[in-house]
Amino acid sequence: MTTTPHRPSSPSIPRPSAREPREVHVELEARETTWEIGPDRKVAAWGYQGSVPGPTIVAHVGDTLVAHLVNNLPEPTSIHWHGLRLPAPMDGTQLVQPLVQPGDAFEYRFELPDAGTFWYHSHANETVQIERGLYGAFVVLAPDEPVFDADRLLVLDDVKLDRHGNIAKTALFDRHSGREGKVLVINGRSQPEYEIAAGQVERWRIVNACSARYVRLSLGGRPFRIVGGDGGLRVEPVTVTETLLPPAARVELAVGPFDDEGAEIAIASLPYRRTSVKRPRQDVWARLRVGPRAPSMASIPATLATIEPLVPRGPVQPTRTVRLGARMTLHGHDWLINDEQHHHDAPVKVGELQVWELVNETGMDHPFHLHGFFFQVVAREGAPQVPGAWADTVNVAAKQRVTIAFRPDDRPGKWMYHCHILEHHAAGMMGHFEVVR
Ligand SMILES: [Cu+2]
Repeated sequence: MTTTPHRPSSPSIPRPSAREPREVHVELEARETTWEIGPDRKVAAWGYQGSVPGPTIVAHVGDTLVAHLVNNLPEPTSIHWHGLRLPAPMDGTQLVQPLVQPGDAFEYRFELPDAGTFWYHSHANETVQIERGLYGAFVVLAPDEPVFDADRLLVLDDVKLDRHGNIAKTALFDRHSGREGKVLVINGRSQPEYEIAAGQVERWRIVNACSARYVRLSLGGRPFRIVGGDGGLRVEPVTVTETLLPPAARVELAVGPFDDEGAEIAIASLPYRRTSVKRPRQDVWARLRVGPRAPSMASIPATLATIEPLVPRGPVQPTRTVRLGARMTLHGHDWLINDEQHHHDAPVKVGELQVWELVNETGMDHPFHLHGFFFQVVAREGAPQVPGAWADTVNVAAKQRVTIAFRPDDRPGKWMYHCHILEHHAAGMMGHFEVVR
């Protein structure tokens, strides 16, 4: 086994320091490119600035992002800033902006109020555009981040190739189960190898950019600590040996310290049954080698963040029910919210507490994503739970109920929620609603 990584593990993220807010300018030209998935594997893809994933954006809380999208694709596109609390007109959906036509450009400009691990991706013809590579990571740093020995970013994706080695066309079956590819990549490369110094503790920011694949993440069965979710740091670290990452979700981990120099740890996904029609299997995504010992500066506080619960202790009374459903049709499955495709939902008022019960009526898991606002998971199957983190994506397992709460802040406009299995979103499992003053 070679010990040389295909490319230097992952982009390093600068340490924050006291600073004045500034404008962070990013060029994002969407165009055809060649994606080098592995040493002997190149595929025709679509990327931002010619790379898959696109450039990693790193900024600080209070900065203003100025992203200049230039569309040099053969079809219209737009960018959604996943997890960011931005003004509605910057959200990138067709509710708020016309698609950017080939040859045209659009400037996204908004302030960054929250620290965390986010991502950006196309919000047009997503089943094709995201699959071909139009996505990237977006890290926003707080002035007082906990200290780790290294900060690593891992953007997970799976790629479905046809027998000629090209990115496969969408199959009818994908509309039902969502598209999964056999080629697993981290930061655009298959089977990368990483090294962590014995004795050190690293912060791993992980993004699941897959169209439909659930990642039940394991580090060779070793314990690790979850320190953050979709919306930044958790209240306190939780020690686990696995964590489930549905499509679009993010997790931040404290990995290490390991003592056994020379050990090799599989970064793997354990079998997970998200639908009865797919056989769960275990996959190895990458290998982590424990390198020579190095001193550690890491210091992870017992309390990482303060999160005030939005609903009082005790029984949770939903203000709205969102039913995730399906219907058989001549062309396969339609995916529904409250019995309709592309559901038109009632408006919500700025400042008014929203408690939504998400009811999955289908036999398949769905990752529910709310645009523009973080929510707390306040109950599962009706049983109240104390929220430990902010989320913008939550898995609603087959035939289960999850209750979320959020209080819309003063950003009126048109917003949406949807299943983040891209094929389900496209086949109707989405709702749109207005936030009004
Ligand atoms: Cu779904």
